[in-house]
Amino acid sequence: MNTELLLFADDAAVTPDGLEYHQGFLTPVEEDVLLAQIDASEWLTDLSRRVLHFGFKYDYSNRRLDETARIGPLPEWLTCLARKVREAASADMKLFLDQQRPFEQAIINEYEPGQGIAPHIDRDCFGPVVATVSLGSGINMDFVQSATGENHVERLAPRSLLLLYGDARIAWRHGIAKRRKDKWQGQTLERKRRVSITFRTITDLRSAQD
Ligand SMILES: O=C(O)CCC(=O)C(=O)O
Repeated sequence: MNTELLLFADDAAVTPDGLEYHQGFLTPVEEDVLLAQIDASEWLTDLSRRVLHFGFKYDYSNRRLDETARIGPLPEWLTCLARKVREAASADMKLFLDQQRPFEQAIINEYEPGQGIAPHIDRDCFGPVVATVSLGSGINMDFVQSATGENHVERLAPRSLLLLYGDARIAWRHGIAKRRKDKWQGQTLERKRRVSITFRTITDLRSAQD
């Protein structure tokens, strides 16, 4: 079997509707400033990867948010970044963004090589548009359509922005495999440390109950 052909076939698979990707969203200097800001914060270590929560603290064991989860407004540096996300969005995506409150929660994930995040759909306590900024290493994000099992791989470059809305947000699971290397367009790419910033709005604190 020709694995090169298989790899290209995978890359060329259908892109989920509502997935918007912006390469070069940040400059290297902006990336360095953000990483310095993040690394000056106190990481939480209760998961297998380190995380930071701003705005609201998400409870991974109950997978819910209630009033007790409120930390406070996003700090200025994240508010500025959230504003930049809106400016970079396409006209269509801006329409969806304008129908929801400005982003009010951010979760920062750190992935050392070999770490990942299980395939999931963000819960409906979160608003319709979810935005992720990538810092540090590039990484493959895997998408699987829940109804059909169809796959899509999105290569997230450092300094890129990913926006998920509609089907991409609710009909496809997304995750990052726990491995040290990714295959992309016929190449094997070593992972380094990656840090992601994911912005969300909260739709209804009570609807987070399962
Ligand atoms: O790190 C990423 O790019 C994705 C993060 C994510 O899916 C999440 O926090 O739910």
